[in-house]
Amino acid sequence: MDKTMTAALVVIIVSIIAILVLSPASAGAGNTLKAQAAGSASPTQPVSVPAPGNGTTQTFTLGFNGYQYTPAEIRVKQGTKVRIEGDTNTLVGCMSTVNIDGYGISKYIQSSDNVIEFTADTAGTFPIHCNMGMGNGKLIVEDSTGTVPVPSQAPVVATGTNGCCSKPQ
Ligand SMILES: [Cu+2]
Repeated sequence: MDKTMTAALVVIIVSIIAILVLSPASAGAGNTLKAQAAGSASPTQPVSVPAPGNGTTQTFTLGFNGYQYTPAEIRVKQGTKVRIEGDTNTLVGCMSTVNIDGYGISKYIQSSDNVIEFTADTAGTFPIHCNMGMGNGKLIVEDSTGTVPVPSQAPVVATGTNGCCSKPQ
C-alpha cells in the first residue's frame, strides 16, 4: 500500500514538473521557430531599404564570383550612407579597382583598406565595374518616392573575357 501510494505520488509530481517545464519550453520553441522563419524569409527579400534621407548607414560586402559582382545590385534610398566592404579574397587582379560611375568613385581594394563610403545623394542607376568595364554591378538609388530615375549613363558593356578578372595580375 505504501509503495503504491508513493509510486502514485511520484507519478503525479513528475507529471506536474513535466507540465511546468515543458510548457514554457514548447512556447519558447515556438517563438524560436517563428523567429527563424522570419529570419529565413529576409534573404529572399530585396535588400532592406531604410527611410530616405535619415542618414542611416547600410553596409554591403562586395565580392566577385568570376562573372559579376555579388551582390549584382546595391539598392538604397537617396540620403543613405553607403559602406561597401570589398572582399579581398575575390576582388583580385583587375577587379581590385572598383569604380562607381556618377559618384566619382575609383577605389583600389586591398586588405589594409577595403572600405568605400559615400552618401547616396543622387538618385539613379550607376554602373559598378573594374577598370576594364567588368563586374556588371549596379548602384541603384531610389528617390524619396521610391522611384529610380532613368539612368544618367548608359550601362557599361563588358567587352573582354571573364578570365582576365578571375586571376591576379
Ligand atoms: Cu576586371
